[in-house]
Amino acid sequence: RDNLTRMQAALDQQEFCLFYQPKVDMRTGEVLGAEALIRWQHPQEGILAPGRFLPAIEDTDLICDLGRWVLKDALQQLDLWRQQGLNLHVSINIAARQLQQKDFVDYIRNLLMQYPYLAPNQLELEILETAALDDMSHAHRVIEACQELGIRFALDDFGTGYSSLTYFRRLPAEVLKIDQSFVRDMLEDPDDLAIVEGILGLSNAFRRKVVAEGIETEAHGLMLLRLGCNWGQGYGIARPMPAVELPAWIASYQ
Ligand code: G
Ligand code: G
Ligand code: MN
Ligand code: NA
Repeated sequence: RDNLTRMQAALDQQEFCLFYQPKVDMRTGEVLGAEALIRWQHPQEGILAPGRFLPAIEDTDLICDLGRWVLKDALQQLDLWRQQGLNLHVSINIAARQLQQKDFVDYIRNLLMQYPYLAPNQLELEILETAALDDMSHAHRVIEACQELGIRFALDDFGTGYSSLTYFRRLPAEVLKIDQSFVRDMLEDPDDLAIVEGILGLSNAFRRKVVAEGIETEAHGLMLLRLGCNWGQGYGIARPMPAVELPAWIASYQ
């Protein structure tokens, strides 16, 4: 309860900010976009990662308020970059509870209308497979309604849920993000390598796109390229960084 009050105040006082982690085409060196990752600039404790504060509010309406702030701030940032001549794609993590909200699509539609110079396909929403658990048909409708607006969807942490293949089959997401646990260990663990290969085969057969997460070394990147996975994200490419640092990082990468 105290926790909630404190975080509500943090939201009102603008203590949250978004870091951005680049997502690249490892084959061409092109920067495809960036994933927005929330941070809490805590006045006493410094910058806190989401693992420190999101779990406490995941099952409350505050996660939805925070989620709306994230969408708003990310679109505002996208528009700023656009004015600087930088047209990027941004991926945003959507909490399960947000997806279940009745007015989720309306909120996004109204928000997009405030940025007429942004293309809706510059926005990608990352959802956890399990986010759809409670009401798969509702999740399906929300995804389709957003796709009609031009927004794309990614299944985040793919492969870690209990029913990954069911979600994969039933949710029309364009992109799969291979969970970093499989990528991290694939060089030593043949089982994880097999899973990565399996996900790539599956996505090929169903014409979905794939992003590998958690690429920490060049060896990981090279292996993924050999397997035909060109898109990647990870500390070995870039760590999440403040928005102001991204344009210079992009200029130096390309
Ligand atoms: O940023 P990190 O580096 O620590 O992220 C940890 C977890 O927090 C990830 O699972 C990520 O999906 C989640 N996360 C990061 N930013 C957001 C956000 O804006 N909204 C939601 N719901 N989850 C987020
Ligand atoms: O669940 P989601 O994929 O949204 O979470 C992304 C999380 O993974 C963030 O906490 C981000 O900081 C972290 N991350 C991104 N790249 C790497 C990496 O190469 N190694 C590790 N260990 N974590 C990473
Ligand atoms: Mn994510
Ligand atoms: Na993920």
